Amino acid sequence: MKISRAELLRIGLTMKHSFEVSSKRFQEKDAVLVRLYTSEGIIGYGESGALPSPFYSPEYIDSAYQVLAQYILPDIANRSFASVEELEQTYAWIKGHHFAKIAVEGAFWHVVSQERQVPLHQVWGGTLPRVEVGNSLSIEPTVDILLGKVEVALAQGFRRIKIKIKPGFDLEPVIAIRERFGDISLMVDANSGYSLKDIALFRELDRFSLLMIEQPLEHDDIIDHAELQRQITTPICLDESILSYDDARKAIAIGACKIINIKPPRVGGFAASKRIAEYARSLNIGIWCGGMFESGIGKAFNAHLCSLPAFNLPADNSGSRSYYEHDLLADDHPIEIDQDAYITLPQAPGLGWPIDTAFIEQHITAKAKFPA
Ligand code: OSB
Ligand code: MG
Repeated sequence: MKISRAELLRIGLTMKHSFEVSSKRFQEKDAVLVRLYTSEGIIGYGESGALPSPFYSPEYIDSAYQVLAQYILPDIANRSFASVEELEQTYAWIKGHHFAKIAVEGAFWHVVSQERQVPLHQVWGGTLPRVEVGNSLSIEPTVDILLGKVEVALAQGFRRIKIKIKPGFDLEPVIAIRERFGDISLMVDANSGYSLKDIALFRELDRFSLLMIEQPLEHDDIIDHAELQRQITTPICLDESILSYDDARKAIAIGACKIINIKPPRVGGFAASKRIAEYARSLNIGIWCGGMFESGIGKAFNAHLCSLPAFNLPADNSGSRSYYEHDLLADDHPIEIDQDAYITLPQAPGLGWPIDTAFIEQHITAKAKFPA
């Protein structure tokens, strides 16, 4: 493929409801998009997934935009790429900044799928025609409000419920959900809110048959997670701690997790996601695809990724209508969840869900072109 030019776009998005992660609550979450143009007239879109500030990972929206503008996209325009490895090679020298790299890598795959005239999942070797999803519920001011949200999610058909926990909002919601909804498939995500000093809490949580406990300890730790996993039977799932294939290899080797949440932006690409997923599954580690409140564009990429058989647990993907007042996919073709909590993958070439390009043009808050 010959990339004749590239564009970097920042799009103003507003969430329908504010969401709390790691004790930070936010409602605005702009999308950072890369748009690649080939010499044959194909246009590919990719999305960063970065968050407004560095509370989940060291990266955030402004850093992703800046690294793309200053270091990645100037090396992409006017070049030919025979493979994703050639593309990755142009930015392999940059340490980290995975939320920047994913935006251009996603756009590359979007172009490939259109060139080959096949759906994205087929480009990656995905074979599952539909993917099971669950949803992710924010910390709420009271347990009662959370119970109401769980009830709505179950009524919508979700069969796996994930709640966020933090010190002071952990055991109580789990007990309340088990009392009210019984044996549902339930998991908790701590977003690095605890330390090994909290072992008594984890022993308590261990009694509630949780599907998993996601990222209980520090974002950059695997040693303490291995210690915790030795002391509880509930599977630990790592999210923040796994940034690469080597991170996964080491975490698995020392027994730091039984499950990995793969977020393509966090590991810097879909090729990297596939490598990690297939390696970890070969060692019997559970694999699922998490989310970063991507717009429908990012959610569409993630849904296609889950077509790979290595993804054996429900994804955090609640479609393209749950998070934003107005999404980036066409209003009349959203990503929908059926009553059994599945997304059926489109068989059309590319993303398969049309992008609302008119809305994007009207909501650009920053833009850069390569070449200028
Ligand atoms: O830890 O999984 C997380 C969103 C932002 C930061 C961290 C996390 C999340 C989610 C989002 O849970 C779930 C989704 O996008 O559907
Ligand atoms: Mg998480």
